[in-house]
Amino acid sequence: MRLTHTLLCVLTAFSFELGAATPTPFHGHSFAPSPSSDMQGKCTQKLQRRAWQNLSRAEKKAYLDAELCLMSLPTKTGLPAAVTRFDDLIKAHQMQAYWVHGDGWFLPFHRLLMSAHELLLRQECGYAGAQPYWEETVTVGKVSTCELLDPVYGFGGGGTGPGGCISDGPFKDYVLHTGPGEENTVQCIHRNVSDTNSWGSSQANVTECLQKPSFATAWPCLEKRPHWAGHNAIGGEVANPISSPGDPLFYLHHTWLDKLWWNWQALDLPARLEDIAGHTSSVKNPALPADYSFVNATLDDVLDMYGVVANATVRDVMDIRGERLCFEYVEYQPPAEENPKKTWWPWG
Ligand SMILES: [Cu+2]
Repeated sequence: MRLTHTLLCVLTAFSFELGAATPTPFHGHSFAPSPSSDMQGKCTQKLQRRAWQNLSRAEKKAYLDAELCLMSLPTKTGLPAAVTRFDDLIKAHQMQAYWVHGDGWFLPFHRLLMSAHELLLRQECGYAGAQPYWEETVTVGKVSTCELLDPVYGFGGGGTGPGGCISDGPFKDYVLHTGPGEENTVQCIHRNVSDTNSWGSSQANVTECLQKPSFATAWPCLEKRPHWAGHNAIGGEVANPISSPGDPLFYLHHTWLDKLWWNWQALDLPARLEDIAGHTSSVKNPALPADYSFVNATLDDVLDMYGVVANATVRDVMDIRGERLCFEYVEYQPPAEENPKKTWWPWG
């Protein structure tokens, strides 16, 4: 059973008040295997997810063009207010925001959503690359001038138009029919860039989260600091916890967060490929029995994609080298001038 949340307050970021439901188990859509999996579904050739800052101009252009393509294709889900294929992904996030944030499903669901976005770019828009990530540790304190906001080889600037609308870049004319929050209104993609808000993505904060001993402690650390920082450094629509996928930068940010989760998992794979904790909802739904609102998340829980792509279980997305997901993260490489060759002087 699905509950609608049309009357919920949307302006208090991450302070959810209502609503939780067990996701519907299956939408009836057949799963199209990743192009990089073989006929048996084994992960044979992993997509290489690289930092946006390490992509060539041609690679950046190819990604931006594919996103524009997704924005030009019509919706296939017919979800309320969805007009384009890009909107379909927003809806899958917006319609269940109350049970995929602040709980055990947060990291698994967003991993699946990043993969869905990557799959649509590749299968429906001819994109040959992988989903890139925004290496945020190196843009701390200087997001407003970073190359992600480049008007030609980036996502446009920080909302200098009326109402904070982005006024340059490839996405300046995109008309959202979703947001803010649970509303579905016609609006521009708007931003409110803050260098100050990016501090939660510092290497020190990341390192602290990676040192946590369990999913139960690592996930809240990642969600509260680096996750919050990226959303609020860009600001505007992407800072809205419910309708945030309305800004294409959402995918660069959450892919970086997913990389951090994988970096943490990779420190002890035998244990951490099965380590899940937290509830299935961050809110209490008064219409349901109390024990139904706050059940523990398990590996068998079904993550609902609302028909955008096939559903997956939490277990399906725990390993990025499995049958459902098939990619790897390439670590960020600093430019040569930021990483000068050390000269070894014999006198020290
Ligand atoms: Cu989210």
